[in-house]
Amino acid sequence: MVVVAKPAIEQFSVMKTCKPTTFFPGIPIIDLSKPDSKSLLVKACEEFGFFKVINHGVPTEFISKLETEAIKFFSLPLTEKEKAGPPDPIGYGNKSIGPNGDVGWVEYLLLPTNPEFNYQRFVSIFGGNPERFCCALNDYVSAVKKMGCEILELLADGLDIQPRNVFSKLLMDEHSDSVFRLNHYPPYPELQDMNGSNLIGFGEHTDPQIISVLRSNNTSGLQISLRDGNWISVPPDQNSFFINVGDSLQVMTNGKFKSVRHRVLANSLKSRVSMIYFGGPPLSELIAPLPSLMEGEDSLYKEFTWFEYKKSAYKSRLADNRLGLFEKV
Ligand code: GA4
Repeated sequence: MVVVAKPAIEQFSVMKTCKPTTFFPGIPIIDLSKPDSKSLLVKACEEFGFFKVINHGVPTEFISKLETEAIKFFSLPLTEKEKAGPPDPIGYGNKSIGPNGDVGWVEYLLLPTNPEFNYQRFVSIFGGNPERFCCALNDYVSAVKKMGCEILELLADGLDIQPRNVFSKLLMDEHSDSVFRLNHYPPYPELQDMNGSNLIGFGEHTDPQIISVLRSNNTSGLQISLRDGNWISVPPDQNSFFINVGDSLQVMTNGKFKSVRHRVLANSLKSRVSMIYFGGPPLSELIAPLPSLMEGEDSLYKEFTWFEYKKSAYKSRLADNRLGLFEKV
């Protein structure tokens, strides 16, 4: 008999929550088909740095195909999945997040978003035929990127800035440094006997990029931090997308939009599968407040390129305030 050792739970962050998790009803829901969406989008980015979008135009078929491929991948034996690792930063990772000692109850695949990417390292995993996975990935990424760009253009309109592609052109650029992430949070049944304790799936952090587009299955776990520091649980919705403002958009709007701190808690009974597109600028792009948004204000940030920010991010721990290093004192 082969006994597979379960890692000691002490390795992971267990949190005692005083309140039972209740879902927060106040998350902005933006209907992209409505003409008033641009002002609601601006308000949501100012108040929460987070919102949900409906009538998003991403075909359901693209979502379910990629989800099926993701589940197929995560169901493979660990030794097979590890052939696609370690995440350096692209590749398969298991429980360890980033290069600086962060851990979580999660396994994941980090992938580039350019369709020309060479999937050679994944070939053996997909029985020598990675085409199905790649097609599903490319269809999905193109559709969420399009939707992300539409949101960024509506935001530019809502802020009265021109041209309306000031943000979206960075994602559309052929050198855009965007990434894609598939996460699998396995259930942790022992949590049921740990009265009120929670296990961290993915620790609190903000996303460094411009915008993140997240879709998950119907399993709860995502929490966001409100301006007052309180954590609230986001009701899952597999038919909608959740959008995070990233640190770069916070800087480009000189702090008008706030990047949202978020985290994921493991579920005791159900697997959570999420797929996230992180829309980033080209490495050489200067990240600085747009002059038209400053109106005589000074920039709150020192000037830096996305390359410099990313380099600094990879030296940080997940929960660090990465923008702190770039704030003017
Ligand atoms: C957070 C957002 C994205 O998932 C990510 C993460 C990256 C990683 O997992 O490799 C980082 C993290 C994220 C921020 C700080 C660094 C880098 C782990 C970490 C400790 C892919 C990204 O771009 O930044």
